[in-house]
Amino acid sequence: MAFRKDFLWGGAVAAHQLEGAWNIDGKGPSISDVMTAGDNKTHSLRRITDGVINGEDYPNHEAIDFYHHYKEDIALMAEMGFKAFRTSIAWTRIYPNGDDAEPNEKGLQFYDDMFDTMHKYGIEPIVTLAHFEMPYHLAKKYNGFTDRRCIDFFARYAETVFKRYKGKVHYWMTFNEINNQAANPDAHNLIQEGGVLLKHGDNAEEMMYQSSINELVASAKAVQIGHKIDKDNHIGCMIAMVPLYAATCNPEDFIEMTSANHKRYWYADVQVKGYVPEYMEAYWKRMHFNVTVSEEDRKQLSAGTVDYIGFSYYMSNTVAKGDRNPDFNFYEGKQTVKNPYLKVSDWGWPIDPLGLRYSLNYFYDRYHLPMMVVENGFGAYDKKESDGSVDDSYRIDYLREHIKAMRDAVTEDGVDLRGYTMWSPIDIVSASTGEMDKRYGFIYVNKNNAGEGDLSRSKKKSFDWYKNVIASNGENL
Ligand code: P53
Repeated sequence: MAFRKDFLWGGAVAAHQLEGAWNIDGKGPSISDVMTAGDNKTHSLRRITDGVINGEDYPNHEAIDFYHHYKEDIALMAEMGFKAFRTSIAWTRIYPNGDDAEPNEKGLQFYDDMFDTMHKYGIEPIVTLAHFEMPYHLAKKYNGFTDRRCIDFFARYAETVFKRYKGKVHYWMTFNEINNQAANPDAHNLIQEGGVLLKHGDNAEEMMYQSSINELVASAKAVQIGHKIDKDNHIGCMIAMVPLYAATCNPEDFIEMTSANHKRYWYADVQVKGYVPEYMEAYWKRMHFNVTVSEEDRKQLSAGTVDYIGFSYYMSNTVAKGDRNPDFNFYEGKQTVKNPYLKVSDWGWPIDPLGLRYSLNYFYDRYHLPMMVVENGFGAYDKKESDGSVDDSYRIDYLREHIKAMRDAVTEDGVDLRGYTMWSPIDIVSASTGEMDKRYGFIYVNKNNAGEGDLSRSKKKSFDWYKNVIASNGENL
């Protein structure tokens, strides 16, 4: 058998994308609560509003109301045979403002009940502490992680939940896709990752590096706290893995590729090896970026290294030597080129199953740690037929090819892979566009971009397919 007997098959979501109930039972507004809906078809992007404004469309406010449906939804996941379910804790359910003196008991109770429901079915929770869910108050008052005080707010939040869910949760990740911001340090990525609100004239890239360092220190502190509270806690990093290929065998493209990968993956080097890599210090110096990393910070980083690599994988990208940055200051948002060997999704995301095998090798060669693929999936426009069925064969094809690539990485390359939680078992709000119509689920949710629909759940064709994959431990694809 290719996959381990105890392989963690399942699915992944994030609180803000499905829970809804944005202001219920004491929850405070998070950064995702001030983000409007975008639309792929009209190329309209999500906007960040100055607080919650009447009349604006905020898709995360209701999302799919998992807050009131989690029992039936988890029962459906159990029906597929899930061994694991990855979700996040909404920081603002626990500390509504982020800097509150006391946690919100109703928020803590909600996750107690949710984790109990999972355990009832033998489903292992895998929990992200921060998945684009920083308290909006911390963004407004402190400008998020540009301010060091947020390190301790995060550490205190982490301590509260590590203590509360001791024995119920054994797998954790600190910051979701902590490196996504480096691909494109724009307003959207800066607020999502670190609660940073850009003002006119700000040097976005320099601010991103400072807030990233503070997030990395916060992550390292949380790792230490989590290990102290329960030595059985497995705490991982969570990296957005988008392998960057060289467009040609021109050595200049290879240097560009190296520079591009440094920029995107230095976070993993810090979280696994415990220090800021030399290439990053050299880059900051060359760019005259003022990034403060104190001696105490460096001690924290080296004491708080992670136990496993969690990563998302959707696509690869391809880079070519550009003329914008003569000193190899690669800028991913502008310098990626089309890969002629790959097709793309309706959202322009290149489809590249072999890139997953490549990624597993990249991480294992570099770090030699256990790994989990904690996100992988296919966002598509699904069509619901009049009899209620959804034929999402394209989704099955996507997942099948990626699971095959994982299998080859295990059997032919010998990587240590512990689990696979596909994104997302049930349709939810898209993080990048705020759409409901960018669907990933095995379970269809009756709600569209306009917010119409009764939120009822139904099974797509892929539901039974995945059930069979799990039952056969990845043999029947
Ligand atoms: P959506 C960019 C590139 C790769 C993964 O994305 C990304 C992003 C940022 O959106 O995000 C992850 O919903 C993220 C999830 C997100 C999922 O990928 O934009 O961890 O929150 O929903 C899919 O299609």
